Amino acid sequence: MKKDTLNVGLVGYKFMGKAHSNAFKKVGMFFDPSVKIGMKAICGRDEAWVKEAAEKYGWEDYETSWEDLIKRDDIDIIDITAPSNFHKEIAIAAAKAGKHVFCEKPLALNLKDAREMLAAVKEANVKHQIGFNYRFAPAIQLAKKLIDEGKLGTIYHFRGLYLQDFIVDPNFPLVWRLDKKVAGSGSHGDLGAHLIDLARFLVGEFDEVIGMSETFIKKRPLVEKMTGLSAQAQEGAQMGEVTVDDATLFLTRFKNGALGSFEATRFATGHKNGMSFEINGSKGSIKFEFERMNELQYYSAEDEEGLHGFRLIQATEDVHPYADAWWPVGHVIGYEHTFVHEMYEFIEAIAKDKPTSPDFHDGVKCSQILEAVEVSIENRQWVKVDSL
Ligand code: SOE
Repeated sequence: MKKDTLNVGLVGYKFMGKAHSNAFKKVGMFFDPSVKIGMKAICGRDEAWVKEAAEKYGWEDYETSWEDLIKRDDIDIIDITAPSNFHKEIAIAAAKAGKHVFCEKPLALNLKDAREMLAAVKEANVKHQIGFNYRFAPAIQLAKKLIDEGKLGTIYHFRGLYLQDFIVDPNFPLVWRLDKKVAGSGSHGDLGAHLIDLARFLVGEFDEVIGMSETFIKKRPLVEKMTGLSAQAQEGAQMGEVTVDDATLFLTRFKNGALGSFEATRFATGHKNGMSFEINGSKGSIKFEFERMNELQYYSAEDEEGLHGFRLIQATEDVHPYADAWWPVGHVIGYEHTFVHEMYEFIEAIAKDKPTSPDFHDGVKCSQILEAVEVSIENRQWVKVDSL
């Protein structure tokens, strides 16, 4: 039966929980989805915090157990923004209960779990999407259009960087993102996953990979309190072991013959959220920097002689994907808008029974590449992505 409202249950209320809550609020205000969105309930373990989040972010209700959230028959969609070690159990249970599932990246702690999640959503025949939000920046959509139209010609290179510095201080505590059991991996799965997804989206499938990684600070003080990405440790706190990579670099050969290089690090002092990439083809190049996310640089080798150079396109014109839903041309948008766009697409896919993208299959492909890089690091050799 076609519903006129899709009700959401959100698991997690911190950084991503807030970004997703904001997205559900804004979709109906700036876009015209085919159905209404009901912000039914938000879920978190700490009752005082989740209650406060429910009130502040505009949820009708809250739950302190995700099992109870999933049991509710007034909920159609389960959106998972909890730490990565919870993704698998929640997603599989949600799918079994017939809920559509949205899950933050990386899909799971490892490839095996990611595959189980994909099998569960397929078996239950529910819609599924993964939170590769950067795909939804208008400038990246424009990059995709230029490539699909052949404006770059044959693609030769993808050069991606994801640079952050929030854990450079050795006294920054041992937060969940630095614990392999909770996060799966460090900069690799958290930051590298975004680059991998963008490279697959824009260039194509990976054939083989080889990588290197390092954990520069091996022990850190145990965490006292964490909010978003910031955290504090108490003076003289006990030390614990960092079990993930601080930085992972790798090379790839794409199936279409292009070459790729990737660097994901939390030790790039001075860089806060420096995600950037460049793609070079036989007829042109593009460059993107997230901290200037409204802009795309484009070079065309076919420009008139004497006028060659990178042009700076501001992707805020009505012709640019999603831009017409917001403000007049030149009135730039930001990080949170990428989440609004991804949620709009997810809601429309459910309402109109269309395919979702990126879906759990993309999550599995990304996990396969992440894991192939890890195997290559362990064995110090090239690894075929399809061999895993
Ligand atoms: C933290 O490193 C983080 O918030 C990632 O988890 C996000 O996916 C990325 O978009 C920004 O950095």
